[in-house]
Amino acid sequence: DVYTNLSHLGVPPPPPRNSGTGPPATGPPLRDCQIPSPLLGEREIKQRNPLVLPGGHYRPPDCEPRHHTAIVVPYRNRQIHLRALLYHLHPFLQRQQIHYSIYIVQQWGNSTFNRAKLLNVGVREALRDEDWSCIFLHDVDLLPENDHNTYTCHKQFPTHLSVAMDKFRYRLPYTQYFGGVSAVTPDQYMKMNGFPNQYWGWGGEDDDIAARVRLSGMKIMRPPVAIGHYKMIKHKGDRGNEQNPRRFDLLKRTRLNWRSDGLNSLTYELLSRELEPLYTNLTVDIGEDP
Ligand code: UD2
Ligand code: MN
Repeated sequence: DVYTNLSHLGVPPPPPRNSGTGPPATGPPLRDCQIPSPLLGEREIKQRNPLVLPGGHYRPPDCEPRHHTAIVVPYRNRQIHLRALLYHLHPFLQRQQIHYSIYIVQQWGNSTFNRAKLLNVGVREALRDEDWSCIFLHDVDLLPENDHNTYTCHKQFPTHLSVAMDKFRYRLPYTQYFGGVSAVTPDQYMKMNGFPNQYWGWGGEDDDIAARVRLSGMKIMRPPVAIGHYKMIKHKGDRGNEQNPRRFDLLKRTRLNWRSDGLNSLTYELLSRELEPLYTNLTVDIGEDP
């Protein structure tokens, strides 16, 4: 404790904590705030969102929702980011009067991370629960900054939402960029045969997904730059998600592979499905890089 009593050395006691601005101190002094703050836990986020049901499910209580959106998050070992996402996304989606659920698709084990395959698993499992009209594919570390960035789908084409991120100085890094946050309807997802299963490690899978959109005769829709604002929580690369050195070779073959690798070739073992207070947790064995 910094404020040890040093009066025997002639050091005056510290001023009361709430001196300075604000009303004068009354009553006994406040105790120190706890470290880490107990207000940052998932229980507290639940208390702030009393209408969220187990599994991270919500339906507006006073009107018939027009949108039914599943949020799918590929995930492993990013607890701080997950908490920030839940803290942010639940009230955000409720302000938009959306009927939604949040799915955290957790890769089991230590094999190399595979974001796109986890997304395939998430889409398939989410559609077992409900007839979602829209599925969001959402990095765990991205926080939407504009309430008018609605988490709904375009009728015809897949949408890329995270068009302006702080990490790219709020500009699209390149035209075909599809990383971060995107959205598809089940029909659009089926049409592009889902996402590739063969990208192990960091990179390339987002460009493959963008190529599938084009190859299956669709195009990418985007919100205006002023709307598609996101903050990415700063982080380093994760162990187990090193840059994929094969990504350039794989990308050359998307045109040949997209019909045979994807939703129709997906295999995995679902190890558990838990209805947590703020999300549905899917733990999945997706195998490893052959
Ligand atoms: C970029 C893209 C991302 C993806 C990736 C390449 C942005 C904002 N995002 O992210 O969509 O295309 O490049 O693969 O440009 N994850 C875990 N645990 C891990 C590793 C990854 O949960 O150990 C998840 C998590 O949801 C994370 C996502 O995978 O947000 C992407 O990984 P990243 O954040 O490390 O990669 P980043 O920021 O370069
Ligand atoms: Mn990231």
